[in-house]
Amino acid sequence: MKNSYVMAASAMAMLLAPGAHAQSKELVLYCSVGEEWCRAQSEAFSRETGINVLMTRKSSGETYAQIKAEEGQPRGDVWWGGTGDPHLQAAQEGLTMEYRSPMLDELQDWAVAQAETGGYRTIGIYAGALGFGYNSDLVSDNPPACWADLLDERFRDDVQVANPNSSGTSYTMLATMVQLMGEEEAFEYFTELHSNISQYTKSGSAPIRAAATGETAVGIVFQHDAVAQTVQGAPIVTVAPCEGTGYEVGSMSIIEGGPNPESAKVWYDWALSPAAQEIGATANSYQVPSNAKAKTPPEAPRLADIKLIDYDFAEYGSSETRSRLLARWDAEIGALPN
Ligand code: S7P
Repeated sequence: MKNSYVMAASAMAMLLAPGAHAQSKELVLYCSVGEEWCRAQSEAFSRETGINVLMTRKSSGETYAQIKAEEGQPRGDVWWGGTGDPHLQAAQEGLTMEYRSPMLDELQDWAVAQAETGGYRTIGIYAGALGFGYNSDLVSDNPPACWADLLDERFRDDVQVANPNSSGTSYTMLATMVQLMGEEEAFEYFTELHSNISQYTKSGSAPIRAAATGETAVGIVFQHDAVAQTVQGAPIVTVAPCEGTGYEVGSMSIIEGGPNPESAKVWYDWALSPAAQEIGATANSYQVPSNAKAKTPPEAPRLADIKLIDYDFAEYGSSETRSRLLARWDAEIGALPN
């Protein structure tokens, strides 16, 4: 059936039909986008389907770690949102379930490529480029335009980025620098940058919220997260670094062995529909949606205008590479004195 949203609707009808027994009306959602969007998305789904959503919001790396810890006794049904690399790692480790949504043929190539890379145990739901933002009240002269500019000593203790173990945003930065510069040069860059870092936050978007309030001059984040602050009136300027940058394919996966597999599929198909993907922009989230029929918010940074690297999702989303890079970051960067 071409209109696969109808399929999702009929699955919903089955769940809601009087006399339908042993059908669950609950969904345990692990959500890794911003809190506001997690809430808006959960509420819209419950309204439309009658399925009660029990949602918790955690960063991407934290959610991966939780699903891994719950292996064998899964408590969650769907992991929705967050950067694609840890979703791919979960797929490779069999923590998520293979599912081919009838919505697949409505999706952008990059979203389908994510599904193929993950053996259909994950799928792309949005995309966004990495970059940084600065507070223009604090940085008026010679604003930073490149990754290299963030090493300048005028930014001593005035840059924030998240910890790549908890945060998908920060792991995207780690993988991006390795791909841009080579691994040794990337770790030299992070060592130098450390002198300017006031705090490695848990959540990926926290640094730009701190920049918005003037707590730090620069926050390294996804560009759409910087734009979100500007839209809300903060003096934040978004930068697409001059050397080029990486990007995320924000993803969604059904957790293998979760308690409500039917509800999980209803969510999955619904979340790939244009209407569901347009909820993000109403919740101050400006990623590029993966359904080609969904409207891209006008505020979303235009990926075609950004110098993007050819991010190797298979390599940097693999268990081996992600675990190894994070261990090296802990040993060489996380262990540095403040
Ligand atoms: O805020 C939206 C967003 O940037 O958050 C996701 C992110 O992975 C979650 O935050 P962490 O960095 O803390 O994991 C991104 O996928 C998304 O675009």
